[in-house]
Amino acid sequence: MCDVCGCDHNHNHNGTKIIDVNQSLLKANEKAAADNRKHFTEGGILAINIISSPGSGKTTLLEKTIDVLKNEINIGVLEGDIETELDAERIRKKGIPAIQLTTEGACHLDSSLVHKGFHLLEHQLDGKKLDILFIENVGNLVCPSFFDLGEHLRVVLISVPEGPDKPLKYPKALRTSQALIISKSDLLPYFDFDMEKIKKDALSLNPSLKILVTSAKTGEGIEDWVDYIKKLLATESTEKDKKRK
Ligand SMILES: Nc1nc2c(ncn2[C@@H]2O[C@H](COP(=O)(O)OP(=O)(O)OP(=O)(O)O)[C@@H](O)[C@H]2O)c(=O)[nH]1
Ligand SMILES: [Mg+2]
Repeated sequence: MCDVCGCDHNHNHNGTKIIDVNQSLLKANEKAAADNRKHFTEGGILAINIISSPGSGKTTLLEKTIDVLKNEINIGVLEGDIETELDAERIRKKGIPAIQLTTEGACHLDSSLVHKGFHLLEHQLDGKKLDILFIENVGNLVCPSFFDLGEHLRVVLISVPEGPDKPLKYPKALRTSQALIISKSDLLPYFDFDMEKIKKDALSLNPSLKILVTSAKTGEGIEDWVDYIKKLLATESTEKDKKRK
C-alpha cells in the first residue's frame, strides 16, 4: 500500500490523520536517505535512482549501460518491483550482482528498503568495491518522486509512446530529477511526438535538467548517457579527494 498517493487505500478515512502519518513517514524516509547518501559517498559509490512509468525502458537501458561499462566500472543494481524477480534476473544474466526489492504492493521504494537491499548486495560482492549503484525504482511516475533514497543522481525516463505531455502532467518527477531520458527514440516515426515541446516543457519545470534522447534498439544516445555518468563519477571522486586533503 502506498502511504503517499493512497493507491490501494481504504478511502473511508479521516484526511487529517492520513496527512500526519504521511508527513512523519516522509520525515523518517528523509533521515534514512541522508544516512544512505553518507554511506554511499564515504564508500566512493555513485548512486543513481531511475524512475519512470511501467515499461518506459529502465531495465533495458540498464542492460545496455552494463554492456558498455562492465569491463571498466564495478556496477551493482537494486531492482524495485511490486512482485517478481524478473528484472534482477535480467541484470544477473549480464554478470552483474543484483538484488530484487519487492515492495508487496507499495508503488515506490523507500530508503530503509534500499538500505537493507544494499547490505544484501554487499554479500554478493566478495569484497569488491562498487563504483556505481543503480537503483531501478518501481514503475510509477508519481510516488517515487516523493521518496529520496539517498541517491546522488535521479534520472526520469519518458518514452516516446507515452507522449510529450508527461512533464507537465507529472511535474514532481521532473522537478526532483537531474536528468531526463527520452527513451525509445527509434519509435519516433510511428508517433506524433513533439520533441521540441517536451524539451521546452521539461526545462520550464527544471531549467538545469540534463536531457538525453536514447534508443536501446538503435543505440542512439547511449554513448552520451554513458559519458554523462562517467563525468559524474569523475566529479564525485575529485570532490572526495578534495575533502581528504
Ligand atoms: N522500440 C524500443 N523498445 C524498447 C526500448 N527500450 C525498451 N524497449 C521495450 O520496452 C519494453 C519494456 O522495457 P523494460 O526495460 O522492461 O521497461 P521497464 O521500465 O524496466 O519496465 P518496468 O520495470 O516494468 O517498469 C520491452 O518490451 C523492451 O524491449 C527502446 O529503446 N526501443
Ligand atoms: Mg524494469
